[in-house]
Amino acid sequence: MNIQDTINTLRKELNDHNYRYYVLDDPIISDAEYDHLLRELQALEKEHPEYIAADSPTQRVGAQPLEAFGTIEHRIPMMSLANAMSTDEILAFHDQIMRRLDDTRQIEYVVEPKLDGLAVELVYENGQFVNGSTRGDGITGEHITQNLKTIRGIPLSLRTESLPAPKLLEVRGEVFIRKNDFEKLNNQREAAGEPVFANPRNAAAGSLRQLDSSITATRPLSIFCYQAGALEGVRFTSHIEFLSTLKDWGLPVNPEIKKVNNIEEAISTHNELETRRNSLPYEIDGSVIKVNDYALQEELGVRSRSPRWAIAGKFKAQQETTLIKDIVLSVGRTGAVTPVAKLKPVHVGGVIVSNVTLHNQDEINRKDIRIDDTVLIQRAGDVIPQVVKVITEKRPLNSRPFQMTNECPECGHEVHTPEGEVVARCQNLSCPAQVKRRIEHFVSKNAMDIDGMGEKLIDQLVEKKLVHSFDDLYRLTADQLAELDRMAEKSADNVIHAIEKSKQTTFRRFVHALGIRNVGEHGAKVLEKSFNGDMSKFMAANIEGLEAIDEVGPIVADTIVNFWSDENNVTIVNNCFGMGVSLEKTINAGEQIFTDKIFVFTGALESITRNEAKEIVESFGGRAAGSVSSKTDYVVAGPVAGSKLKKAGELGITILSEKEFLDMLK
Ligand code: D41
Repeated sequence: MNIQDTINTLRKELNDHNYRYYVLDDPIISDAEYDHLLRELQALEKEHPEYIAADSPTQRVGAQPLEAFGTIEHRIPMMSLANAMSTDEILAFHDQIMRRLDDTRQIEYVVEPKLDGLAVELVYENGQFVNGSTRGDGITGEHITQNLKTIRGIPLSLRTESLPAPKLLEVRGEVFIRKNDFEKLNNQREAAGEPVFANPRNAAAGSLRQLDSSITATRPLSIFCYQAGALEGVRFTSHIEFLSTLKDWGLPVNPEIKKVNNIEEAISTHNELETRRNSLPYEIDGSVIKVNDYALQEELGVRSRSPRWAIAGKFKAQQETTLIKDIVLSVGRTGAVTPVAKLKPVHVGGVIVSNVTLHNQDEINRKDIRIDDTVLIQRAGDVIPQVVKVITEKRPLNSRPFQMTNECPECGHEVHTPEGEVVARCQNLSCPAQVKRRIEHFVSKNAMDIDGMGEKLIDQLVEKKLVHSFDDLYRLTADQLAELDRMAEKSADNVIHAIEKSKQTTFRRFVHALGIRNVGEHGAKVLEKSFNGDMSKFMAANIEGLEAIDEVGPIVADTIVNFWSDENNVTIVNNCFGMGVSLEKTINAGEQIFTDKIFVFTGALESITRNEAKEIVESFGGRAAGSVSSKTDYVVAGPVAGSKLKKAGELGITILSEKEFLDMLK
């Protein structure tokens, strides 16, 4: 093959890959492979400049920067679109069409997503891209040919496999940036210390308006075509036929565009697009509904600025501005204290928004949100409303930065934000906002394990003010319980019995039950070992002492010290001990008779529960596993043991009865 043929083949290959990528959305090579082919072509053209052609994929960049854009007058004005703000207005649009046509046939429509980008016009003469322009005011626009050439989705020459190129094709479309491309672009800019774009539309507009097309070439611009301007040498009978021909010519057309049979289907397609809006890869702000039949379009004609045969169905706004009347604190069940802005109520994305969370003080500082500020609120789909930004131009003169107070809005105790965290928390054990959750945790299986204390019972105890914090549990009487809903005398006795039984516990269970932030079940075990089960030492520990413990970091240490700095917490814990809670002495290191031994329990156990058996093993330094393997040291088998026992036999593992196991502890 001679050089010229090689160059032509490479060009065709590159153009075909572009077509597959941008029009068919079905690429068969990676971006890197594409770049490789492009560089190969560049090298050949450099050696043989005589073979460079205007429509070569290498010619998308390289023009000199312009002094200014030239202007052009559009051969056919680029009209604007009338808006429909509701289903009723879409129906009114249809009714008007029906009246004008005095025709009773069904009218087909084409429904297109309304891209939020910039309208442009591309001109192809005999299949070659000759120039392109912005919409401008619809009558005159600016020549941005060089910039448009950098957009890889725009073919430099039309494909002519299925039909020849017309003498003249003016095609209109929207240039836009996809959401993920936008995010990448802004990340790059942030990393390079450049200002970020507010939204994809601004980024697309700024990129198209560059006088230096080599800058435009670095921006991830996309295009979808949707309308004909002047045409010569080709005729279409319907809009959908036109769009499908555009694809054949290699021009990108939005695959979401749909032809429907009547206005009802158009409305349901519009509604469906609205629900899918946030999951589409680009931003849209509505749909455009167009009469499909070109003869009918002709008959309907145009008003001064917009055609009668098309309408933009607007989606509900997802952003609105409103006023922050106040900022209040609210405390959740976990003690997190959150600032909440009280808004002048406003319709956003189909609902009325009157409160919006500001998350934490850091977020307030970052956005500099103040009382009496006018703010831009956003609610996208199911997403919770958020403040996008403050409109600082509308800020009153006397305004001051907002600072959260240190007091829990519910109980007045001091809230605390651990070093390195952003969320302030109330750690008061009797904070009313948290008490139900705290009690639920306190009585749970792996904490104090109080049987029969369900959520419903806890709700009643708290609502009837019998329990304000968990020391109150040990003050309850059977008579008090028996008066509650759905509490027979027997079950009241059972609960009292379970409460009584829970008093015999361990350091690790009790500390876990306290629900100190960042100290879970494992943390409690670590502390138990380190304080040798001595609660008073733990309560008096300082930051340095705590941080010296392996597995205790600065945040946990800080949280613990803050927890015990609340007198009320100390009192509640001491009350528990005063009413008979007692912690079993933990086993000393010397008695770790099961160090690194792995136990498996199978079948029914009689005098202890599975969980107790597990605790025993762990307290002597061993581990309890769920299944038998070659690593298992002992299998403890109860009466109806099954496959695990069989497997243990096969592997030759020591098998113990429950009694033999308990005897080992003596
Ligand atoms: O997606 C769009 N933004 C879009 C804009 C679209 N799909 N179709 C459109 N159709 C028209 C008519 C019917 C007037 C030819 C449009 C626009 N106009 C348009 N874009 C900017 C102003 C008007």
